[in-house]
Amino acid sequence: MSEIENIAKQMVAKGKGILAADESTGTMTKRLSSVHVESTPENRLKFRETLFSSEGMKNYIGGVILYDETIKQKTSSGKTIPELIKNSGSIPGIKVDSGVKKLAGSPDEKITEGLDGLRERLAEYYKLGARFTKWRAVYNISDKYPSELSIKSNAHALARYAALVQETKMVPIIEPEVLMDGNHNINKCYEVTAKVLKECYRELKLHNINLKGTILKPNMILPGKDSKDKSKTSEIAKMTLKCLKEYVPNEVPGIAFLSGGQTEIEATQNLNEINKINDTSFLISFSYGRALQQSALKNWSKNIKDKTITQKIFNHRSKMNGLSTSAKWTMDLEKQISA
Ligand code: 5MM
Repeated sequence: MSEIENIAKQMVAKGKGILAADESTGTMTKRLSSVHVESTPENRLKFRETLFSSEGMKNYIGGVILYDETIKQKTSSGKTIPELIKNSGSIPGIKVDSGVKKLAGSPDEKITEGLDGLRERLAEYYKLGARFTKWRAVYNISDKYPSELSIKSNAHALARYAALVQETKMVPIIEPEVLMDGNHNINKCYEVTAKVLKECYRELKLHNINLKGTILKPNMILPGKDSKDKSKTSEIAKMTLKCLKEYVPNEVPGIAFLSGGQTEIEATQNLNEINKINDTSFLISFSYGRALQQSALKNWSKNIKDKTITQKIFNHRSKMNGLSTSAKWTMDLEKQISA
């Protein structure tokens, strides 16, 4: 097995998932302002260091996605952040896209940028300790969107990114996110996600990507946030798995979902339900941002000097999601442990 194939498997090994702590400074500022904490490099580091030094990292977190600022920061004891992550048995990764911009030709939609100078940036991140990377494309659902242009241009960018990453001997996480915004039903989400995945894998093949050395980070198949469709978790799981079986090639070792605005419990419960019926060879796991950090952040803001309770909350969330990768999570366990 090649080095990248091995890394990809470790990132989503049974019982483990990925912590997406790659919020750009703009997003992190929004998150911190929502809990009335000033967004300074020191405060951003303090919160992240609190999570990365938690016990839960050892058993439940196979990889951490960092942002450019964080991968270059040092802990209070002088360790680099990648060292801190490695010491807890997890793999450091890095977000390498430079964010979304208006898509020229269809300005209501978005294209992800960051290909210019990427080869050089990747070499630098590798030296800093990163062994995997992430690039996120976003698609909106409405009557006319996503357009063919958005589906094709984002898939092309994802494939060019993945080729450069594998050239540098790192694992690319491919993140095509169909947003939950809107009042569409679950069937519409299925239909759009299917088109998006199909095009992504067509482009990845064209660019000679070794799929065994990649991880897919997709959305689950869900009704829109403002939809009247209240599909049950069993329906969500069935449709999500069906879509993955149909459009994701078997060589892909792991699928780590994004949470996309689901509550912490919804994200855990849906993942658990998907794993209950998982009859594929895919390791199906999580790569959550908000669904792993929300409660921890809320608590941390009350006393940023006291790590204990924040870490306890983060450990619990990580454990619950870890359990759901083997379909071992229950609502009782959720309550018992948090009590
Ligand atoms: C952590 O947030 C990432 C995006 O940050 P920017 O928008 O600031 O670039 C995002 O890509 C994240 O990794 C995924 O969307 C998963 O996070 P959620 O919160 O959806 O699980």
